[in-house]
Amino acid sequence: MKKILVTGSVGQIGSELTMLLRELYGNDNVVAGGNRTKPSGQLLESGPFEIVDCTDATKLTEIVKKYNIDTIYHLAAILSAVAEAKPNLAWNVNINGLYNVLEVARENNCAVFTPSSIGAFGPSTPPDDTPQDTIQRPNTMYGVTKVAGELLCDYYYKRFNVDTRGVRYPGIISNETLPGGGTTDYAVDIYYEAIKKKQYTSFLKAGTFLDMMYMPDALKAAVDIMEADPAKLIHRNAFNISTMSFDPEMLGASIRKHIPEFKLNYDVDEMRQAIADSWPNNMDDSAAKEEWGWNYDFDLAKMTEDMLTVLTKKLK
Ligand code: VAH
Repeated sequence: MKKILVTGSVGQIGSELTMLLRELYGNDNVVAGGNRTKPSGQLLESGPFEIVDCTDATKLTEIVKKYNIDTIYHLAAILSAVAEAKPNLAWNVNINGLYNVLEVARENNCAVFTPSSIGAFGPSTPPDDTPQDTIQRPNTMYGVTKVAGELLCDYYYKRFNVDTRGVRYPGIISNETLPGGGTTDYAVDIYYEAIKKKQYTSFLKAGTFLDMMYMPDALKAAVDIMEADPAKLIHRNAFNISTMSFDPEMLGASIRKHIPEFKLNYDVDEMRQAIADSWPNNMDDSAAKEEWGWNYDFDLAKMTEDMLTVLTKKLK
């Protein structure tokens, strides 16, 4: 049975991924690693938790050896908007943290899942049906760390035979943990505000199309790629995966099917608008489909129905 460490386990993806991995592989086989904040509730009670700061290689090694870890899901990262405000912190966490994880994996024969992002592309990348192999010249610190991370993970596979795999996530939307510091987070906040105030003021302007994905599909991708037959993988770091592309207007219209009086306003945040404008509209994910059978369940309508159902109960 796998012995898994999840770094960033208190974050938006990590918190739900940890619970799914425990369901699949057994609670005691999945160690939740968080850099500072101790989780509450089921994340803490359902299995082992350790304070893990990925920039501390000694501590990381200690945890991997203590639990005899053979697979690391490395989710700890600084997201795009915070990375732009604090580039040095982003470099340290996103690159030095990843380097430590890869070194520990090399020394202890661990497989490593590291997510990349649509943020790994830039203004010169073809924006529509963005190819798996294309120009990657992002102009954000987040994007620089994501491209460097992809190259570093591929290097560790080719040079040291570390089993590294990853996906380029779109903006992730979830109804559990609020995201922190992302450019796509408007697509999460809008549901909460729609229920509470029947209106939302978007920091991205109408017509800003971005690849987006509902959390259940994001989690499925993280599990499926690590279970895939390595002999069939031509690519590794990292696969384009896509489910839907929308702009604030499309999202608002989807919400209005359930809350007819919902009103969408705009107050554009120049920094996050510039970040979003540098990212593609949608990715071509044929390589993921061909090499490890990627598929998804949620389109915009199905996601909106589920988000509003779950959050209406939660916010009561
Ligand atoms: C962010 N949600 O906005 C993250 C993600 C594709 C975007 O990486 O930074």
